[in-house]
Amino acid sequence: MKSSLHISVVGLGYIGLPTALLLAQNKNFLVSGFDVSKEKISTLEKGKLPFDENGLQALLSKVKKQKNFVASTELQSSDVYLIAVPTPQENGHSDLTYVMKALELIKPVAQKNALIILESTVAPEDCQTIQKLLKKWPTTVHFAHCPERAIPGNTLYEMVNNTRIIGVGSPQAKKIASEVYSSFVKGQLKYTDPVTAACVKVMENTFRAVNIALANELLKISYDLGINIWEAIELANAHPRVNIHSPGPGVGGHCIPIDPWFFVGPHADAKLIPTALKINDSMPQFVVDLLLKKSKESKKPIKKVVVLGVAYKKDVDDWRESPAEAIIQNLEKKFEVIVTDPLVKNFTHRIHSFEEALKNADAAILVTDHSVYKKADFKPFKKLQFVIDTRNCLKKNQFSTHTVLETVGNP
Ligand code: SAJ
Repeated sequence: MKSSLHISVVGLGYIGLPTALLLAQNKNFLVSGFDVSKEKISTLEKGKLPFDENGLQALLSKVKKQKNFVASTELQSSDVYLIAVPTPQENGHSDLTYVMKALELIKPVAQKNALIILESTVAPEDCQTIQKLLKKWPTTVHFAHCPERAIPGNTLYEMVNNTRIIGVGSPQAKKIASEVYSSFVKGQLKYTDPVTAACVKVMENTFRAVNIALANELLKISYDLGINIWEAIELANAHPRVNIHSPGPGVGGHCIPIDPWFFVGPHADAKLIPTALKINDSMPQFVVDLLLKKSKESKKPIKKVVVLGVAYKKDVDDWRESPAEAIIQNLEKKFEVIVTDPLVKNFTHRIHSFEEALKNADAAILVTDHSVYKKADFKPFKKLQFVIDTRNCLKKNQFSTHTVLETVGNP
């Protein structure tokens, strides 16, 4: 028998929208996308996306033709509610404001035996809190926690192909969740309880944060030793059990600088994790200090500095928690700062084109290693005295002899 689930996706952001569209590929599902933003809903109604993501526009156009996806600012009564709202960090704890708002909206419309799936990243303890809360509802509902695990820039591929960890609160939750996820996931579906599922998700991002911190600490050590850290890391990674991550100007995005804190607030014994997060947070200042040193050594005065890339990582238009913000704030104390990025559209500062930004610039700092920068020609910019590359992505042959290329980590 074909199932005809009605699924409401609460929160049409970077995770909710692609998930809703992947679900709506199944013609037997009716998918209602809910968001509080009228602007987002009207953009979607016009067949456009509120943000860019690889392959998402084509998927939206395909699903629109099938007529089983609707976007609205009103929440519909459904069989399944999939929550994908932000969970910021507040003093080392997860801030559940948006999750609680979503649950308040669901409560009056929830039918008996409906399934609530939480995809937002939360602290393990939060799953216990939420399950206790749901038990007090007048209607019996089931709960599953399936933390999102897709990487911005390759979201659709990872949503389809990654293994999913699904924490289920009851056999009924497992039955419905398996129907929902098996409709589009080609990777494995692994089941556990909700608290373990939350713990696994925070562990994954903590693994990454701690490893990036190690790379950043090694980069600082390389200055005392006078060695090229990039070469040293490449050589160390030739060992079969070593995988040192890449150092950089700091860690951005909505996950890695935030989620590991969810272990710190509730667990006073956590020492390594907060130290790692602080090392990562120290990197914007470290690269600004290098630029200041370089500008003092410079023969001609440095007045205009260009920031190349403000996105939190290469080839995405997302600048949430980007180290670029702290770098710009710091540089503005001394210099006129001009910002350029090939993908980011709305930022705290005006985004200039590459040529416009570098015209008459005295110096530049590359914050984001967008692919276009690897091929960019810096030779026409006659006043450019030096460029600080925080990602080891530029080559000397992109520059004229009058411009010095300084790669961070290669003193
Ligand atoms: N970065 C480094 N050095 C590295 C790797 C990354 O400095 O070696 C920086 C990046 O430049 C960026 C930040 O870290 O500023 C985070 O980038 P990322 O590519 O490591 O991760 P995100 O935030 O885009 O996505 C992560 C992913 N988690 C893991 O890889 C464990 C993704 O799978 C999760 O779904 C996502 O977090 C999330 O939503 O939690």
